Amino acid sequence: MDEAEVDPRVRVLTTDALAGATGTLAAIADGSVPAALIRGVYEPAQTATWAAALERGEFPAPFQIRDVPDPSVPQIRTLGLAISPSDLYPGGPDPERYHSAAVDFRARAEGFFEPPFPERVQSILAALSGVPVELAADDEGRPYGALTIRSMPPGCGLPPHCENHYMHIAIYTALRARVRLEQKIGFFCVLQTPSAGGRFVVYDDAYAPGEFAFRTRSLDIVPDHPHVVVPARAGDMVVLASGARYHQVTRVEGERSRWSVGGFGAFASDMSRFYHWA
Ligand SMILES: O=C(O)CCC(=O)C(=O)O
Repeated sequence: MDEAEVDPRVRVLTTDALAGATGTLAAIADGSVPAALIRGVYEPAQTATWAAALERGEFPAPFQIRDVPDPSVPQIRTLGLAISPSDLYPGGPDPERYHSAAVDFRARAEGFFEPPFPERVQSILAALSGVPVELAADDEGRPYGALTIRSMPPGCGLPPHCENHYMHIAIYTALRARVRLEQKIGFFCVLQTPSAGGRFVVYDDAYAPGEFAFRTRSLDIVPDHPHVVVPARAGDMVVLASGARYHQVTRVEGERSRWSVGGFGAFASDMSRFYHWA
């Protein structure tokens, strides 16, 4: 399928026509829609300016390495302390360190994105769900992270995975009691696409406890597994059920890194709100 032609199973929306889109987030959460692609959440000229500043190292926070202890090895790096486990932190972040980093990072990010992140995506998620959208907090009222910025340099990507395999980690304890964690949503805005590769893929394969539908760390699309490719451009937002649906970022090719900013969320147990975190 041509990249300009989006798979009809992907719900494609634009920010000026979200009035009829209220059921989208629930349809993604329950698995009936594999992904939504919201065009033009940020202007490409803005994302180009931000990506250039990020490339120049002008964002006021240190990179966090995630997989290989040698920082000179090309690998996915984040700005902001990610909630998800990685090769270096298989049990996820320490909750004390995580919550204090979350507050510090949000302050550092202030003024970088305009309109700001997460407020910009909160309004989109509210339109896609029809309920209020709030940053999650733990039992002591400590806020979760509001965003992470992710850099995937050439040669890097993400193999097929789904996040419910690690929903038991300690940092999720407070959320488990109050949200539908098994229907966790992932969302991100692309800040810079690579010249080739770095495609976002959502497979039909869904989480089953204790089972792994993919036993590969391949960065290529795995053949024979039905999937959709979500052809997001700079400034577009992607939403998927990242907990239950296997997804992947194919190998970034060419000279340019892939940059994105995003987070996660889930409906409250009674569906009255949507909570988000990063
Ligand atoms: O930020 C992105 O490009 C998506 C990352 C993702 O899907 C993940 O971390 O599982």
